[in-house]
Amino acid sequence: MSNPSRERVYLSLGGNLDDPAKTMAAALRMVDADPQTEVVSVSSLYRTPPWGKLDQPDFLNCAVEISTSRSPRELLELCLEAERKLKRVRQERWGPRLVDIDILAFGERVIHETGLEVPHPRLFERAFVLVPLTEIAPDFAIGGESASERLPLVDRAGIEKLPSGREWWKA
Ligand code: A4P
Ligand code: MG
Repeated sequence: MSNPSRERVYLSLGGNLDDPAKTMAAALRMVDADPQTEVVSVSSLYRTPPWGKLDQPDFLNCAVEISTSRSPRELLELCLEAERKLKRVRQERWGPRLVDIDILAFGERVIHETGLEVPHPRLFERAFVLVPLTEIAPDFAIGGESASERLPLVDRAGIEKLPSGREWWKA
């Protein structure tokens, strides 16, 4: 990338209401449409059992690498705006959702602000994040610990890779 101010950013997308694949694809196309942001790589889709709150439908999840010259706060706003446009209804914590976009990591930055924690504090606890992330970024690491080293330590039971290929979001 010629612009030195561009950062490599990883996102996690998930949803479990209506048609999550369609909603996540629409969200990714909105992020990609931003003139300062480009979707670089998207994982396959994974069907994942609900984490945190168990009595809700299975989720679909994916991980995404983007390149952006936006600030972290601007990127968060872009993601929240995509969620809003896709009419996400915020109700209970960890509850059902049309689409949720989390910023997993923003270059090497460490951010502890109201409404923005980066790297995402629960990233390494969650198989639904780590499994798609290791597909696109096996060497991704935080504080010397890599996602692929961490993967065997989390419960991956019930996670299923769908035969979507990596271009599913462009259709
Ligand atoms: N926020 C702070 N840091 C970040 C960040 N790094 N990226 C703030 C994105 N947002 C960040 O988010 C509330 C606020 O978090 C945002 O407005 C932003 O300012 P939220 O998504 O409404 O909160 P939440 O989702 O209720 O809580 P939390 O802890 O973020 O939950 P998660 O992590 O989103 O988990 N099971 C499976 N299998 N797959 C899933 O995708 N998702 C969840 C939700 C639970 N169980 C799941 C899945
Ligand atoms: Mg969230």
